[in-house]
Amino acid sequence: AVFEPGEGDLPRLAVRSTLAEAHIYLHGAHVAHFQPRGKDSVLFMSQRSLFAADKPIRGGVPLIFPWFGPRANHPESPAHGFARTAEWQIESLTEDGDGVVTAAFELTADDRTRALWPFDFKLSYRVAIGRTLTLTFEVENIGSEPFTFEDALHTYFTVADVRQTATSGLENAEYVDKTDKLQRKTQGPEPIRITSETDRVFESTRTTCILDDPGMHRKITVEKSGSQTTVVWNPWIAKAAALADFGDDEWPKMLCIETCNAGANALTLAPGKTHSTRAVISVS
Ligand code: TA6
Repeated sequence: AVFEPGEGDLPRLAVRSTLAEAHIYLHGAHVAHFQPRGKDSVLFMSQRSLFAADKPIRGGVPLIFPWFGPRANHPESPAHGFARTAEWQIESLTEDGDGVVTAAFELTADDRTRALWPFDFKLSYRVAIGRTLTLTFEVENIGSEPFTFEDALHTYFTVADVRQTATSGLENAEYVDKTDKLQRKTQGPEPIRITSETDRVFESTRTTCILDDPGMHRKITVEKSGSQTTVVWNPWIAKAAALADFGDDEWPKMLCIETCNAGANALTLAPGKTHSTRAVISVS
């Protein structure tokens, strides 16, 4: 594992082991690349993504904290909070006996974050890189009053053609449809297929989603814990065209399956308490 100048000369940790390779930017502690040895790359990265100090990266695993999406009653606040555009510190880099490399990153409340959100927190994020990718996002309340937050591992997966994919594990679960006036709906007994703009906030403790991608001859499994919300998102044609950091022709090549605590599942953390949100990503 070495630090090297990445895209936009932003420093990134490049891990190359016998098991896999990965890139993690200090900017947002952003996992931008993960590829198990001998397999295809797992995470989507837009060709148009920005890599700049105050901008989110379009792809990989954006870390969302302390609010999901636009901030209620604060139109001037950045969408999806400030963790993904913050400069994180690396705390440790270790390798276990099986060759799994774990990088740990931290972000603690400072004047910038307190100006946006007046609470004292410490975020710890552990990225374990082996044949699977294990992401553990911890929020600790180091202040003297409780706070309520949302979080998400906003993971972009690479697919051959999103229209050929089927995502299972959320059958019959209730969701809020953000493409249809936040209507509450229920996923039928069939897997999720993407046939138009899709933005579903599943309030579901189901712990395993499987993204079946026949075009890449693979299944991506997301096993989660500490998360009550799963979001499935594809911008489709119009929304993709409206995003400056997303190519007009890229929407068929990605699908977000996000491990979150959001909306009705926002979490309230008492002083001194910690919450851990985890996703284990594997490819078969
Ligand atoms: O996770 C889905 C979503 O909330 C969509 O509504 C869309 O806004 C997406 O996140 C991307 O948000 P961003 O701020 O990264 O463009």
